[in-house]
Amino acid sequence: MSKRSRTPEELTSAMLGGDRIALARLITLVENRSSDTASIMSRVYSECGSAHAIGITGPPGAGKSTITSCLIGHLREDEASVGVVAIDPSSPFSGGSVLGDRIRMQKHFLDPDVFIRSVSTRGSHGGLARCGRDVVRLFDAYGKSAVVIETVGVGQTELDVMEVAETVVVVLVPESGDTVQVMKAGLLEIADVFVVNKADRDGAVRMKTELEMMLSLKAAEQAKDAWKVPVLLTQASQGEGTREVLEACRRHRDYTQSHGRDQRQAQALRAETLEICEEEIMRRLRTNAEASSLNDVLDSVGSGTLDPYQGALEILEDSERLSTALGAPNRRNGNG
Ligand SMILES: Nc1nc2c(ncn2[C@@H]2O[C@H](COP(=O)(O)OP(=O)(O)O)[C@@H](O)[C@H]2O)c(=O)[nH]1
Ligand SMILES: [Mg+2]
Repeated sequence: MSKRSRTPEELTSAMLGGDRIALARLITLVENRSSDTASIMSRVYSECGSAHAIGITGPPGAGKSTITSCLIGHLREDEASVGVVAIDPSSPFSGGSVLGDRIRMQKHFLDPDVFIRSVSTRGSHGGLARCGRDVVRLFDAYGKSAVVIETVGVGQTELDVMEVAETVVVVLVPESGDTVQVMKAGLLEIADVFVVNKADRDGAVRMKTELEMMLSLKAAEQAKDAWKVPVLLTQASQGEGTREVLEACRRHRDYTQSHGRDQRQAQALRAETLEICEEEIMRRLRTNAEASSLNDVLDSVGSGTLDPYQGALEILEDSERLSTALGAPNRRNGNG
């Protein structure tokens, strides 16, 4: 074996040909937001679209990991190959919950047709959501037929990462409070399937009824053929009702495929393009700042002869300076 490490292009070709080690390497590159991320992902993107990406979100402790583990089991019973992306805003080494998840997932870790990867925060704002989406797409292009994305909470990052999921499952439990909380967290907007887990606890049936009432109010404002969001009861720790969750996700996928790309998806893609620009601009500015034509402006700000606002305007409004600063010196083979 050659000692030379493979280039991102070589890794991408190998991954698309089924090389699992290349897949793992690419995930690491993307997780570190390597300068090659955009060109890798652009190549990968055209190979995406065959995996069913299922997002699982909801408050901590609702049973998302337990449900994810059950879904993996059902998908494997059906001989699907599965990728799992766990979005963890904390370090993978700090939280006890992650250890619990590992124990729960243990049997799946040994299965060569299941690839579990947890991604955690690195650096910039929005980075985690971007990274989560990219990993889902890498799994898709690699040939996974299903990708399950589990998020840890219900913040903006979690809502953002859910844009990549074709089907979003929102998991609630009787103790997650009243349904007003659900509306406030924006969960009603993103749920394609609601699950009320811990059906063994008091209040589960009442919560299901309340959700159904809320959904019927929403449905009254929608087109007649709009997707009807089901509310399912599960007791995930016993594996009860989880097969039905997978079936509901599949019905939702059939629905989206027969109804075409919706407004929400088009909007999300537009927004995503701007986010990629934002990330790429900041990366290039930071990389080039020291060496480039930005340096004299930054020096003046540093020595106090120019204020930072004026400095920023000077950088942005001098188009020659800006285009030098945004150049792509470390793009490997100038394919763009
Ligand atoms: N009573 C009860 N406990 C459950 C059920 N499903 C999961 N749990 C437990 O709830 C806790 C949190 O589950 P977990 O899947 O880690 O939740 P997550 O934080 O949403 O991923 C664990 O101790 C599970 O064993 C259920 O249906 N009933
Ligand atoms: Mg969990």
